[in-house]
Amino acid sequence: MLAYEVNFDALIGPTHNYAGLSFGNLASERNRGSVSSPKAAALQGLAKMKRLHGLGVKQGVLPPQPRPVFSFLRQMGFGGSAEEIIAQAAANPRLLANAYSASAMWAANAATVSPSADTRDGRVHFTPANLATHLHRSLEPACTALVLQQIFPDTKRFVHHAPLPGHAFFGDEGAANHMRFAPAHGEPGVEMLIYGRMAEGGALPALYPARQTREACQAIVRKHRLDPDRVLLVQQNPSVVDQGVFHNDVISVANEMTFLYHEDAFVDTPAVVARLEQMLGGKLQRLCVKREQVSVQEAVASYLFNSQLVSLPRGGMAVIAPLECRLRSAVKAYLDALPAADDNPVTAVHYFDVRESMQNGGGPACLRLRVVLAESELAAVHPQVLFDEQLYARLEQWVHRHYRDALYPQDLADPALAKESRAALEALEEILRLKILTG
Ligand code: SUG
Repeated sequence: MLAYEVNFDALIGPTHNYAGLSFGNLASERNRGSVSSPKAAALQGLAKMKRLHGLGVKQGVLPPQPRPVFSFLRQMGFGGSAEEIIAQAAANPRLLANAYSASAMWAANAATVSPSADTRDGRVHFTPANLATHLHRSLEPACTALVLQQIFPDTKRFVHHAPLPGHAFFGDEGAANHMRFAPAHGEPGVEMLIYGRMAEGGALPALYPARQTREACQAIVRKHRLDPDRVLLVQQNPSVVDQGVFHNDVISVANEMTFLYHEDAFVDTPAVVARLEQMLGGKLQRLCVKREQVSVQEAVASYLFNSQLVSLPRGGMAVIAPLECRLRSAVKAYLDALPAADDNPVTAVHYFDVRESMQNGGGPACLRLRVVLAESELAAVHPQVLFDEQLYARLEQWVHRHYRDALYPQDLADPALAKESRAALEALEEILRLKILTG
């Protein structure tokens, strides 16, 4: 069946800031308290969508979420008008920063998605991630669910599950810990779900949190009605988590039958790859990066594996890499050699400036949610979120009108920011014809 991978990138929200909220994410910790530029961030994200669209890759847009989350601040005991709530919460800057995080920009963590070719009922299944490990991220799933249901409304074709219970037992980080292997997007595939720990017992990283549990992966396999014989549950290597690999998409990426991964990515990587090869009938194209080529530390610093690997309409694949990969000689040498080698389908490497997001630990692949859709499913998508030059022009204008050039940590206490952010989302509701603001 003919199907497309549509990359839905989240628009980076008007409150994008560096609050150092993600323990275990080295960039987030390092840049805590830095000045951000929401405008530059959003324009970088839009430029990425435009270039991918130009390459012939199907592209969609997800809206930012309303921030601050007033329902959360009320739950914390703050009350009164919006201004009064912010004034009270400003006495507790950590709480306010959690309420203000624009972290929904990392759409790879929005949900896990299984294409209809893999599911028993022949529908596309979505489970919004509970993001239970970090407070600021745990505020995302309700709005994510609301948005996905509007974008994929046809219940004959799309199934929307509730997020898993928001408890550490079921820590779920969505598509960042999910990969799919298939000869072509529309063919039945093998889905690999990657966890960092078991809910109870088992190996754990020593320093940093392992965010996803095996139990969460198992629940998703059941809910999405996947064939257990075509599913692989794999544990991340705890020692790479301790080096800053907080999601699988920081250490491996797959597209169709091509698998780019670091040799230290998993617990017993050779066994994982051998099992995968067997399930795929020996057709896997392995791009294994050795320690001697690129160390885990360099992989984390450059975000090599957070590149998008996309199929091009005229054949071949492109690597959509962050600019930072060009600055590290070992990583650059690896990528320079890739299109020339004849053992893989990569025909081009494109570099992207997404520095505002990178400084919070989010590269090109973090910014997008992949949704494989058959032609009839694509035709059933809420059309206003599908990217084209016209939408780009409107969104660029919208960013210039509503976004600040610079955001200082103390600006979160400025009630004008909340007003501006709400006005921006009201205008976006019109452009995308989506309901984003509730209450
Ligand atoms: O969850 N950073 C995000 C980055 C997510 C990257 N996504 C993928 N790898 N798919 C996180 O750690 C930082 C926010 C702050 O510190 O202000 C943050 O949430």
